[in-house]
Amino acid sequence: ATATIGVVGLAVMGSNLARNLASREGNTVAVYNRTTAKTDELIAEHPEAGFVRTTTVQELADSLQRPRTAIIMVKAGAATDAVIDELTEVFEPGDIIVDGGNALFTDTIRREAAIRDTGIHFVGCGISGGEEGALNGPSLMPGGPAESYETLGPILASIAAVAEDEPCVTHVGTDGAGHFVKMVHNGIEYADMQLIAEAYDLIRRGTGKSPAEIADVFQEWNSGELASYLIEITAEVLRQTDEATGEPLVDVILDAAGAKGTGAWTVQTALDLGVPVSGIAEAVFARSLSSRLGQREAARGLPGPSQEWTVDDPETFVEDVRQALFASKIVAYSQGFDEIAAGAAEHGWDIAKGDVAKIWRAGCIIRAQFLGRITEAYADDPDLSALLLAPYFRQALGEAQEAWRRVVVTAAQAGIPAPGFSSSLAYYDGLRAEQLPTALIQGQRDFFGAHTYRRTDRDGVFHTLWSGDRSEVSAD
Ligand code: 2AM
Repeated sequence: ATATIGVVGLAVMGSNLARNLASREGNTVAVYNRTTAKTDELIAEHPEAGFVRTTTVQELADSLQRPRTAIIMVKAGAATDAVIDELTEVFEPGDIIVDGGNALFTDTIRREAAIRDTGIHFVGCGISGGEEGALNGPSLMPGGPAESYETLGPILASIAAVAEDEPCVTHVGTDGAGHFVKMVHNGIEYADMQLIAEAYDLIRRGTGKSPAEIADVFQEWNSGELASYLIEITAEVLRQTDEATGEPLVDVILDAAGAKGTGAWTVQTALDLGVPVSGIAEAVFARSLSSRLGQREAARGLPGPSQEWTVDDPETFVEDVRQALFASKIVAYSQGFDEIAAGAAEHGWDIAKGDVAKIWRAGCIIRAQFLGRITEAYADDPDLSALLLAPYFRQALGEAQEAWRRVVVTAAQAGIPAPGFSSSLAYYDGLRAEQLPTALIQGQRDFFGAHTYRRTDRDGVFHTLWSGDRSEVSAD
């Protein structure tokens, strides 16, 4: 046995991760793929990696030093289950099976429970950063048993992205915690992208700037508090010209956004947990709306505002949009971290939220300067009731809120959809409200369903005899 780690599944992500592992001091990587031709292709293309070629899971197991560690990089779902079953047959107690695919966290919880009795450790590991990250340094979110991290931690640290000299990996929590956090990461990514798209749309339609000119705006924003990978690539996308037509590429790309489902998982899970991730939900729905091309075509004749929209001072407007974007982004992250806290409480995970923000600082799609502020916020107060209440974010929201309101008003009057900006503002105002109209909803619920209500001035549970003399009775 010569290999220190195995990789199963050699499509692009698996191949890149295997090459990344092989490039690090101390690792010898065994590779296995169901179709051996792909294994041979990878080995032929990358002789420098010194891969150990294996053609069966038995050969893979025989090639690995104990405790054996193998990372599965196959399609999520049935393929992952099939590979886990095969590995479980040939691995021994103390060995570690890592699922680096995009598994739904509930599948990870189920899989971990199913093989726990064999003594083999199962670790669901979220991997972010796409193909490039897998090759050069991803952000890694492993769950699974804490003991497994003693063996796995150093290996993962060797390939992870590095932020301020620290590898972007931490043991997130047990069983499905890693995949849960990866899921929320993707939900936040949806929100971030939607907010950036709204900012672009408002600036373009409000000021008449060209995509290339707006690229300059984003490039400038990228040197401030919004500095992030997504802002950076937005500038590059906007600057791209279509070779065939000479038009800005963004103008010839069909405006129907795709989705692979992790944003929807984030929202579905949040609904189950009762956590209002409204900014993330709007981002997922905005993509759904964009893809309903037939319905959009049919609706094109619906009336819009009767008045032309003009922006008096483009510079002020662009700055307002920047502030609205920053404030809405704070809301999206705050909601995402609320979901992490709720998931941790529900599933018994001890998740250090500051560490999660830390490992998102590099390697992943939502990497941003901003994440350092989140780590600081949780370091100052681990029991922070909401991220946006931390002093830095509270102040940022305070400074941005007037501009944020102007942008939402303007968008509504101009007939430009800004679901991310406006729902985030509604969330902000809802959260800070002294009194919400939900008292009325409680009254309605009690009227038609005798669902009872609590009072502001007395303990206990009450019901009004709506169909009787309308007197109040104690429902205890
Ligand atoms: P393949 O090359 O033999 O198709 C992405 O699809 C990766 O998942 C590929 O490496 C693919 O192997 C692998 N894969 C898909 N289904 C699989 C299964 N049921 N068992 C093993 N590997 C599978």
